[in-house]
Amino acid sequence: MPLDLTQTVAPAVRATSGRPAKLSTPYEVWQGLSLAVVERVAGRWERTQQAYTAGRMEHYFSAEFLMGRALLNNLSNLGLVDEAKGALNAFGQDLSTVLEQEPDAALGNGGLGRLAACFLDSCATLDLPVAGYGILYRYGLFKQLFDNGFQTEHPDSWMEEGYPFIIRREQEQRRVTFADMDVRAVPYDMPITGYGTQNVNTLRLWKAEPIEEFDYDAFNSQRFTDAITERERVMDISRVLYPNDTTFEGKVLRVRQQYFFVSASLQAIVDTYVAKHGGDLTGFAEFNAVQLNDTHPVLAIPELMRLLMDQHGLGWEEAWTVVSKTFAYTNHTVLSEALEKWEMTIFDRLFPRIAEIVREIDRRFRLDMAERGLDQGTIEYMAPVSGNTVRMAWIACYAAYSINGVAALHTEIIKRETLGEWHAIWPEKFNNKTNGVTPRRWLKQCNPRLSDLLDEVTGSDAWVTDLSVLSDYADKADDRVLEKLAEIKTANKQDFAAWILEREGVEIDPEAIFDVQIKRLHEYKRQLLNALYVLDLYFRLKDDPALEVPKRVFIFGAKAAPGYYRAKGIIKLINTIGELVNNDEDIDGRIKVVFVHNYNVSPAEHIIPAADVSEQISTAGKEASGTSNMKFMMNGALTLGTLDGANVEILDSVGEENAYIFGATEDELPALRATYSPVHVYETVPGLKRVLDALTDGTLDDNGSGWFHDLRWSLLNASHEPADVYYVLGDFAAYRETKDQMALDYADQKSWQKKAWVNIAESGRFSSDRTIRDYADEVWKLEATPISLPETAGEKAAEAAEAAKETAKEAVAAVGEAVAKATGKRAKA
Ligand code: 26Q
Repeated sequence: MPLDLTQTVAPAVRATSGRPAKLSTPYEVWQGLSLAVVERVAGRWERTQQAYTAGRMEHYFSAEFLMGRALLNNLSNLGLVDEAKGALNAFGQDLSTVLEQEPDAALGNGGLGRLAACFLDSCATLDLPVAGYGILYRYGLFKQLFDNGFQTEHPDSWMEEGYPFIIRREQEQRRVTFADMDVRAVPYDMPITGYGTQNVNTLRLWKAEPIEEFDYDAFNSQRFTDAITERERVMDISRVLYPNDTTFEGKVLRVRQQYFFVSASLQAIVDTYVAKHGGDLTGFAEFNAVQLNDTHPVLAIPELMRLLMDQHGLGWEEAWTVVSKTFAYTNHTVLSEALEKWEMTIFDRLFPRIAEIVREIDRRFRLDMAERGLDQGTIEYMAPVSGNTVRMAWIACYAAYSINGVAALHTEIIKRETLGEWHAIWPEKFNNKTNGVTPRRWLKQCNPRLSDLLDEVTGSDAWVTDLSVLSDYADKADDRVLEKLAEIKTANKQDFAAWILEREGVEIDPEAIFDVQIKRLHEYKRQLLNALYVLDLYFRLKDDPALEVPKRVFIFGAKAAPGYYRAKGIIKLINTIGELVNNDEDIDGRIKVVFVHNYNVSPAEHIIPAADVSEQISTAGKEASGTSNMKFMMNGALTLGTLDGANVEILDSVGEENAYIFGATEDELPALRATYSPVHVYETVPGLKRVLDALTDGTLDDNGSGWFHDLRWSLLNASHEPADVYYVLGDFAAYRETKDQMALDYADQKSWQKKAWVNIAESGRFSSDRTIRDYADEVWKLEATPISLPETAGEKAAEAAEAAKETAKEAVAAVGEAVAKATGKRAKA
């Protein structure tokens, strides 16, 4: 039997801090408690991995995993929250203080990386034999600070002081070969617990290290600095996460990262296959499948060809047969500037054998297409290689047995446009898998008050693993429940107001409407539209101080890619509007603007439960899915959105009367654009001229950066591109009208809470459990593999006897020793 946390935590804390637990810092307690949690799952983790390798497995390849914090997630999944509280209280420490010590593991940019993290949670909860593979970035997504309202970027050295949730697996290392260097790939494994299950899955993150501990020859000669430089060059590979999430940049280091992690992962997977099934690899795809999270891991396709042919003796045809049954590809974007295209010369220089295989894939593709009777123009357009350019999405579409989009509308768009040529040839490969989010982190853990209400209303906590049960209660909320719901939201808003005051130094009124837009900063997401609305509302209030408007707080959270100047200009604009509005005595706190700096997973956990309004206002057709829209819905915020991404399906679930939808639709936009004149809109739509002129007439100060001028120009006059490509001005009137109405509707709290309740109750479709079940059934063909428990009385007795052999004292000493060893080992890593 695993030991109780009350026995294991104190020694683990002491081993971490070298002091009695009650004198240890909250950070040291976080480390100790985390180690004790890992100790607690060690046995079942091992058993789970044994069970999985015996059967068919899915491998989820992703350059990003935006995991956030791990401790509360694990405690909650394992049902240990109260036990941990008690254990800490025994030596005078407080669990919530300790939880706030944990750094976010921000090994991702945004939606795609967070989706991967939600998927891991669902796979473990559903007992599915799935492992994640990625990169152990030493620096996660940059830390964002504001300097005079401008974004500045700072390194995020998230594991410099040790991170208890990853275990270095020295003996599992692999060698990755580049033309100019050999690299040691060392896996660091993270246990992924599920909710209420024994299974513990694995996220394997690879770190790049020099092959030799040190080149002593070089060290002892004048080449000392060369030796150091060479080591650093190797370690560069896993040093930093690239912070751009929408524009592709052909940086050599980025493609090195990609090859590094897919090569190491595939080698490990192939070795496991050989160990279990022998050296004939023709059956590989019966036991293994790989999901490619966008094109970032697409080099896995030629790499598996290489391993099968060069190391395991398969011919091209045999290898291709295996490969084309192994890979499935998920597309996350329709933005052409985001599609990965690499120079063939880079491939030649880094990995000539892979380059050769890619050329052969291209040659055979062209023959194959010609045989199918495609014209030369289409073949040239679709070919994996064109001139010096390799197109990763095209390789994926050719090799993969499944191609999916991430929301119904998005899938239709990729079938029709982005990947239309492939759909014409292989319609059967295409399928939709609407994204989802885990209700464990995004409801149970972040909103305990609402969780308790759901337990009470439904009579159990079954909703935690089957969110669809909530829909039975959609029309069953009586006045008492609706009042309770309002109280919960108010309490959450009070907590949030305190958090904001402490974090941003801004005072906000919990009675106000909390209107939230949190996501990466991009023009297509139209934070600018929101900002223009706030500025217009400000002017309306200045014009008519008696204007009756409900109190509002506009909350933003967003990072801009460091080189994306226009996005940075929008951040500066929002901060400048905040300065103006928050400090104007005429406004007197009736509207406030708060920009939450360094938006990340854990800030989201504070923000979302307190939100009334969920801003999902992208230009129709541009946001593949969106996932914060789902988190907000689960927490009872109402969507203010366009018919884009998963908003379409949210609307379908809750009904028109329970969402606020506005703006041009994806199918209307082409015709609208044909005659669109932003200048005409600027001159005729009420309020627009005033706000746009305020950008440049001295009302708002961009400190001489010229960025506000550029923003206005991008909307009205841009000439090298169509002005206002994202239709900000075109949708302004509709947005203003809908948002005004929404604020008025808020006054009728009963009706508002009813809408909020329907949103919560109908959110089951957006649980990542549903998404993962669909992947498992339709794409992965994967069976749940729950690990067996010691169930019979005899087995239980044997285990109890085993445990009883050790006295509590001995057991505690053993744990302390193990923990001390582990701490030492990690410190070295
Ligand atoms: C590519 C090449 C070089 C450097 C960086 C990149 C890169 C990195 C990250 C390109 C794209 C991303 C991330 C994209 C992303 O997060 N897309 C979002 O995926 C979500 C999950 O499916 C969707 O909900 C969002 O709509 C989509 O924007």
